Amino acid sequence: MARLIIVSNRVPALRGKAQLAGGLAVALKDAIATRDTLWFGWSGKEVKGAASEKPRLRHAGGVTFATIDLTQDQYRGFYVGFSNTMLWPLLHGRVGQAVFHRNELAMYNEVNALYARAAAELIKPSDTVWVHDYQMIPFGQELRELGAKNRMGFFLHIPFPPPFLFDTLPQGNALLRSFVSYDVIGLQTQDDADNLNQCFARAGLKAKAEAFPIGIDPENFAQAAQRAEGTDDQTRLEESLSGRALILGVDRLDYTKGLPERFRGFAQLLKRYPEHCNKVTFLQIAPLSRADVAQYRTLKRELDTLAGRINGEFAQFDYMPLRYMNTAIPRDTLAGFHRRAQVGLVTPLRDGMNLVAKEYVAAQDPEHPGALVLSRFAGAASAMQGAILVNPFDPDEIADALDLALRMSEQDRRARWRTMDQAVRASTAAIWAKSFLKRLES
Ligand code: ADQ
Repeated sequence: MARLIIVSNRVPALRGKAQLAGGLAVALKDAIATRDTLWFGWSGKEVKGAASEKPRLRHAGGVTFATIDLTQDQYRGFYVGFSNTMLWPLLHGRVGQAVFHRNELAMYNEVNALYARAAAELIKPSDTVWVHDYQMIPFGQELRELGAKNRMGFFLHIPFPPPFLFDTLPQGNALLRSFVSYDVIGLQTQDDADNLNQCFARAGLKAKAEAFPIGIDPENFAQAAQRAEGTDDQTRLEESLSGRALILGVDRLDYTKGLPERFRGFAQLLKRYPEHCNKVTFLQIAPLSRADVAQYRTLKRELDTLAGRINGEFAQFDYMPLRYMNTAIPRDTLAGFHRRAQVGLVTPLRDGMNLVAKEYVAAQDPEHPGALVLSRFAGAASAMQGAILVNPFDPDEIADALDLALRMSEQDRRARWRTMDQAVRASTAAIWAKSFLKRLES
């Protein structure tokens, strides 16, 4: 079997006994375990002055990691700037939040060329190359220009907007052209693939995007949720709830996740359905993310204010309706919290897939499952027949869905959960990686 080269903006962090942490590492676990793998990316370090282009190698968890450092200017222009202040909002359809600077686009291209030069030193002609996500779109073209003939695939983890929105990106056609270097182009959903294909067609490009929906390892997550029962954290959570129902939200603090609308939705629930007051607690876990991007700092301030206002209005001396925290929680603890929650509340304004929705489903007790309230604009929604789908822009619709979820009979919840569980198990991370690589190598 050909060696696998994974290219992503960052390589995963190591956790404990050389175990790989991070979403992509979990998703690629099976692929990595069965073949010789080299993972190339940024070390996470910013250096002053010039950075060495020679990758540093280290071995862990059966993988060779090759990393380079970036200078502060490269980090700001490539990562904070073009990747996260232009492409991230644009590809999520949030044109109003996107800010374009020519010099940042130039740095984005320059850093992709740098990654390609550094990686080319390590890539053999027989290797299969799999490039990940919006930060690395031009990588393939840069590698081809250095003479690489390898099989090369690209997967975009986030959505792709329709042509009239993509058109707002200055020099967007050059970015589209760089997709053509890949043998396989994967997106999360057929709608996203269709959008990209329309952009290709309009630019007269011969390239084809296909859907490869990503998933989780449901068995592993279900086991973690079961193991959490009786642990100290689970007991503390249980005692703190004093028998109240739990609504749980788990997201990076990101403006695509619809958090202000979600907070307002919860407030509307308490206002319009006062019978739930003192009977339900909403726990939102939202660790800080991309704090060096201005929009993320603004969002944090908005949520701080909103959380204070909602608790000020609806709290009682022995009841705090909204619990909002910015620290991350270990995965196993989180799995247990999902299992305890009567309602999983996942309302991104737009999301490539959204793995939290799948994790909520996997963590449930099959005999007493909770209900999932899910944004219809998450990639995960297309396969989740049993979820209560909402328009995440409408707090009142979120409130109605929460009321429905909290009142739903166990029989209904079981029936809905079974269809969702089947969907989660039919589309796992292992199946995703296998089918993408099969397509790439066939
Ligand atoms: P994200 O935008 O990061 O991923 P998501 O798919 O929900 O969103 O994955 C987040 C992962 O991080 C989940 O596994 C979740 O459990 C974990 N996580 C989130 N908050 C956490 C917390 N507070 N503590 C601990 N863990 C937490 C991008 C795209 C998505 C796409 C994925 C995978 O934006 O649309 O589904 O990549 O392709």
